[in-house]
Amino acid sequence: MDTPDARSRSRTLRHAAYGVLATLVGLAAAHLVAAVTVPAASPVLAVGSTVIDLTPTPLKEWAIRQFGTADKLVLVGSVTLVVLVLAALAGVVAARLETAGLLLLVGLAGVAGVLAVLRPGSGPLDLVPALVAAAVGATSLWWLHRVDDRGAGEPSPGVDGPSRRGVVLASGGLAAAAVAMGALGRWVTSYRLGGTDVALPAATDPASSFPTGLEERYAGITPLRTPTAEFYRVDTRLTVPAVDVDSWTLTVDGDVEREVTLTFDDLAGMRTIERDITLTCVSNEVGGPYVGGARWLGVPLADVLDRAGIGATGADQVLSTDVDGMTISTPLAVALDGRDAMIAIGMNGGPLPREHGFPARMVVPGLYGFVSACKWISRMTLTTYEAEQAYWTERDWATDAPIKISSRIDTPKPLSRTAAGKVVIGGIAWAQGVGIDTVEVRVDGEAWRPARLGPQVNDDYWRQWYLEWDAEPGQHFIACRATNKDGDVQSDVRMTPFPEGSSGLQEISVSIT
Ligand SMILES: Nc1nc2c(c(=O)[nH]1)N[C@H]1C(S)=C(S)[C@@H](COP(=O)(O)O)O[C@H]1N2
Ligand SMILES: [Mo]
Repeated sequence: MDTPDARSRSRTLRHAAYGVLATLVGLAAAHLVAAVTVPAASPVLAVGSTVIDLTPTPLKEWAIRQFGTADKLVLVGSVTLVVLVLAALAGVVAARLETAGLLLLVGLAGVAGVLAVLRPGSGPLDLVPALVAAAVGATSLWWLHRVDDRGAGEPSPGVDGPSRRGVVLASGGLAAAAVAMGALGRWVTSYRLGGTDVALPAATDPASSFPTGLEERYAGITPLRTPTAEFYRVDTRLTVPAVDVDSWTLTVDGDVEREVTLTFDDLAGMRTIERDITLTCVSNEVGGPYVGGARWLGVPLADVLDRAGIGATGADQVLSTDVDGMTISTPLAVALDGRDAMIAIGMNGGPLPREHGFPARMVVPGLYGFVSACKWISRMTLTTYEAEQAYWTERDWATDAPIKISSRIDTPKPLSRTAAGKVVIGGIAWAQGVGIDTVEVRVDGEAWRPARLGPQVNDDYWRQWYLEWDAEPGQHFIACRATNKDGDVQSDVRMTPFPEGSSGLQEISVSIT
């Protein structure tokens, strides 16, 4: 029957559950309050974002490799798990020493609050969600204890311990409240996000017509233009910033002749260019997915900077700041060397999607995104690398990081099985700024064979390629390499993405049956 040991164990478990439940209610209330104040200050997000910023680069690289774009989900899940374990602990402590347990919960919320106000660009309002989490969490735990105590006094026929009825009702009520607040928070957030449907100007200088890609003829090759919804996304954000385009502005300041602030309409009224440009992330491994080709509409970066006057500036860096204080550096000389650097306001014929920087972002052909492509941009400061360091500069990444020549095999897939006969090997290659001259394929370590190239879009854009191969049964190794129009060959020296981009050749193994 019921030994004192078993009873104490079930009591401990019950109180651990009270701690978890109270914390969930507190988090849901805080999430709702954050939705109407500062979404990023929601406790789990505030802790998660801080973890992202403090994670050492090698671990971050590992996480991106391991989890891909699910890395953020894994992070939020882990933070939640740790919080709930601590919450259970607080519940157990509270069973013996109520005040100590309650203080533990308040302390837990306090940590989230401190981290929220320490985030770049945050204000005192960011503390509010954590205060709400503390108040609601502690009150819920306190109340569950009262209900539990009351139950302990009642006779409970057939059931051991306190009457389950009161406890079940109270817990059910709290759980329902948590779910309701969570759902309401979600709704408020999506309501507040509003639309991104802005009127875009017709390009003053439109892109040339876009050719038909190889993907029509050879299944498996990356489409010549990446559909917006499939464009890779890489940023440090756990939530996508909701920017109100009517109050949004872009300021140019620092070492300029006069500080200027432009509205979206100011920008849209300037001379615009439309260009097909391939963006690449420095975290992309050779053969990896963080590369995409799109048609961008924007105002030439030089025109925007000229508004502020940069005549005899001593600056060597454009330090871009996004609406939440995240910073990205770009070498000033690169930005002004005549390439199609722009403040983009359109992507693939529509406004920028929120994930890709609505309402405006920088795009600089030939530079990895982390030193150029600032999304949700709100400020450009002309300064020096010596005076101010951007987010990734502080984390020891390179400051001048041109995209390395690279190529990728899209088809056949690594480790796939294909029937013997004519097999199309195909993929993409890029050498932004110079353009692709040749792509070669090597099977089983034999001589390099030239692949056929797809249509040329421009030198800032990737090039599709394919080779028809008479595949014989067996295990085969396929490698590819690209050469740019200056004759520079893709390096076969293996390098990690940190600190200035990966290099090496992709070699896959396939079996032909
Ligand atoms: N504000 C902001 N802009 C950012 C980032 C970021 O974390 N925050 N990430 C950069 C990186 S590393 C890359 S590769 C590109 C990716 O742009 P995309 O997500 O539109 O593909 O955005 C860049 N712009
Ligand atoms: Mo990146």
